[in-house]
Amino acid sequence: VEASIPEPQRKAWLEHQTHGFKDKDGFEKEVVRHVETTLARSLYNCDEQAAYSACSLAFRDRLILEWNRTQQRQTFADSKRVYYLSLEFLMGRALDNAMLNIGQKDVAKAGLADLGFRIEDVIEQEHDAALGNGGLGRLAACFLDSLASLNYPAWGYGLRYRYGIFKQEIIDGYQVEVPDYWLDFNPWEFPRHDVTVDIQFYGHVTKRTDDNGKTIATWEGGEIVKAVAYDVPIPGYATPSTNNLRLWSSKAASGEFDFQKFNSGDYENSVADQQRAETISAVLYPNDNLDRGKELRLKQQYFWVAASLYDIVRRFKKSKRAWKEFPDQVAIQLNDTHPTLAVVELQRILVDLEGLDWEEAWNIVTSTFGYTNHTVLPEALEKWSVPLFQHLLPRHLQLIYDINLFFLQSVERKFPKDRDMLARVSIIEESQPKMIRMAHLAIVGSHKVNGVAELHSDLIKTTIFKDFVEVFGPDKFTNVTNGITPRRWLHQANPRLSELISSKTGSNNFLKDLTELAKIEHYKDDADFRKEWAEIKYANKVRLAKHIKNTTGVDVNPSALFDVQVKRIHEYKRQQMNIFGVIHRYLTLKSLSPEERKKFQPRVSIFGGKAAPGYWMAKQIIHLINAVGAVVNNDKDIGDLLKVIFLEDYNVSKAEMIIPASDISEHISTAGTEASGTSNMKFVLNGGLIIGTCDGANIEITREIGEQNIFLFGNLAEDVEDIRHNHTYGSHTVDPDLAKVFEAIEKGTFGEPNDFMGMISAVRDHGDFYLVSDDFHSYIETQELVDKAYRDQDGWITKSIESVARMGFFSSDRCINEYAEGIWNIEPLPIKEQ
Ligand code: GL7
Repeated sequence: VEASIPEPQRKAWLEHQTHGFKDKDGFEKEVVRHVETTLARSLYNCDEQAAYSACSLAFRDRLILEWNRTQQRQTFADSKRVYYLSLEFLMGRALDNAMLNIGQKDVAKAGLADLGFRIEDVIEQEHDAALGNGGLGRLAACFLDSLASLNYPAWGYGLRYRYGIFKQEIIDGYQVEVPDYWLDFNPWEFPRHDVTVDIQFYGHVTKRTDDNGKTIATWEGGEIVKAVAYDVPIPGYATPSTNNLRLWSSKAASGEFDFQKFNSGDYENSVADQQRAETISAVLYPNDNLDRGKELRLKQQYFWVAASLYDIVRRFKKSKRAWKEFPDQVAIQLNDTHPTLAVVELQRILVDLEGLDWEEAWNIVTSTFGYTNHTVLPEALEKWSVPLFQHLLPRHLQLIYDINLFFLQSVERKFPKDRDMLARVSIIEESQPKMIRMAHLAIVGSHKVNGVAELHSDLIKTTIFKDFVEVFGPDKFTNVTNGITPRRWLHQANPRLSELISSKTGSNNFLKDLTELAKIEHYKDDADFRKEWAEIKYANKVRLAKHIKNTTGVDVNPSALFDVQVKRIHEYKRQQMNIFGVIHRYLTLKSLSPEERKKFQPRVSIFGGKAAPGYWMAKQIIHLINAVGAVVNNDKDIGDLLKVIFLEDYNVSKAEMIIPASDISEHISTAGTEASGTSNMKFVLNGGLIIGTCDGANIEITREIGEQNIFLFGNLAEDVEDIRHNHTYGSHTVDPDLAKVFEAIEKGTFGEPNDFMGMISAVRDHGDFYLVSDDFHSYIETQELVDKAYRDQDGWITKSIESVARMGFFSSDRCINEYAEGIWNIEPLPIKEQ
């Protein structure tokens, strides 16, 4: 709809334009106005929650004005945009981030103080936006921050789940899941009730031949669900650029409910239709690195992808360009295979709706898409059953078969008579039932495929996608090592460290160019600098110790070594090895005399992370951690020498408190299983050292910071296959130290042994797939090296400073620039001084 204000009236508009607050007075005015009008409260009933809401609205007003200008600038420049399609955006809190990125936190702090509030308390009111599971979703959030900060014309597209990842409670040592209803009051989103798309499901396909002999396919019948857009402004750091994250929410197409059914007395069914439609965007699937193949999940994927593509195509069509220019205007990145249907949907739009020839359409499609793979774990690779898929998306299945046919014909030309090759690379797996391999479809439909760390990108080329390297050649496959945003993970999470760095580097510019961190290495022998460095870490540990006391009741000594493993609970991440190591330590301490014990380095072992609700083994691991804590923390012989803490409900805002308080953190996945890891980068950036395996980004972290600054242990990825083979076909004995740990558990030291037998027999009786026993000895030895190194506090601080100074590479800004240049072919939109 053209709704542009005619020229004569524009003057009035320009005169009355608002600009949002400019200074402390202006900020206070806006807060009071929002409390009194938007929230309908007053100074007599303004609690911290109301102050949070009003403060957020004052910032939101500023963001949306910049958002508008950014969109105008991008439209005017007519430049290529990138669209990041991700089923997860693990954003965390927005207020603190907005204040810091806009550079108005000081103003807000003083203004809130005038009005009777402490800024920290106000920030704490915010509910995390937890629309993701773990690393994959948080990576998408870091990318949005970098895209905006670097002034790239970019949009994120996702789903507006009514329920984000569940809230975790620990009751009697067990995980209990509580729904995360987070939308009660969300000041950060703008509903766009005028931006809607009708999405079709089910139905059937009819084909006819037109006058030119061309086959025309039409998808008819079935049901329609409405997608409604909700926009979340994404502020860049120290730039006016404010990008958009568009989240789709599902609604019944007929509005409230079907009046026809209602009038004919079928009230219940009319309501049921509405609820069924709303179910699509109701809940985030809580699995991390696991594919379950549920129909509702496929519905979510198509709903989101179809709405996003409609939006993208609509925007392109406004430019009135020829279709062949589509890839010059549009780059679409597939965050894992979750949005792979976009490949098929764009081909459908171009062929069925716009009447392009197959070839021409397919060239446009493959030039537009890039695909990022985030895992090699077979259980995480998405597959859809053909019958299920056919029922829901009949036309898309036909298109997939055609895409596959043309692809296999091209393979056949290159590898004549190699039937095994054809079967291996086919998009369709000839199983019972047949399955659609989404990774294969994503590779065939994209011009670039990337892994997320060097080792991972090498692994996909030599294992799961080996045949595709032969088919397409090696240039289609590339690496973009993950990164993290230093704005949230240093400036926001660790303000004192950020300030110390800025005092030495001369400005906050290191937050825009993280390689400037190198400058602090000049100060590594400066006594005052080192003292403050250590004090900041200690203060962060005191803060975490208070949180531990408040939430678990356990007193921990902030002078002890804080050993942290926080991430999703997964067998491949090996929290079981960590807790077995803790038990080993406990048994060792118990066997010593009180005198000998005193020589031991006191430690606090801190765990946190959610288990997928259906992941029995992960839940058993959580239970064992808590059971060990209950014994160890109350053992008078042990005291401060060892504490074991499980922190409930690990999420982004808790990470911001936990990570800066860590001395050593654990990144101990079986080599070859963790594609990258990103918390490893966050910990090191905050001055914590890490103990880890030669896996994912740990390897590149080592390259950057130097091997004297990291504690590596365990078997290498290249040896894992042979070791597993030996477990099955050779002799397999459990490491003697680990056997003692099992013995203690089986004796009932930590309660009912049967509760933990799954974990033991996985190692002892079921082939120890994750090599816990093989790596155990080297793990324990390396932990002893950690103790020793920590006792030399001077040496430790040097390692910590050197590490931080060398972390410049791991900024998500570097990472986004690599995508922009190597995959998207887009450039930043320069901001002219205003
Ligand atoms: C993951 C990887 O497991 C993790 O190592 C990586 O850092 C992250 C971002 O690239 O992607 N892959 C995956 O499926 N999930 C991840 O977190 C859920």
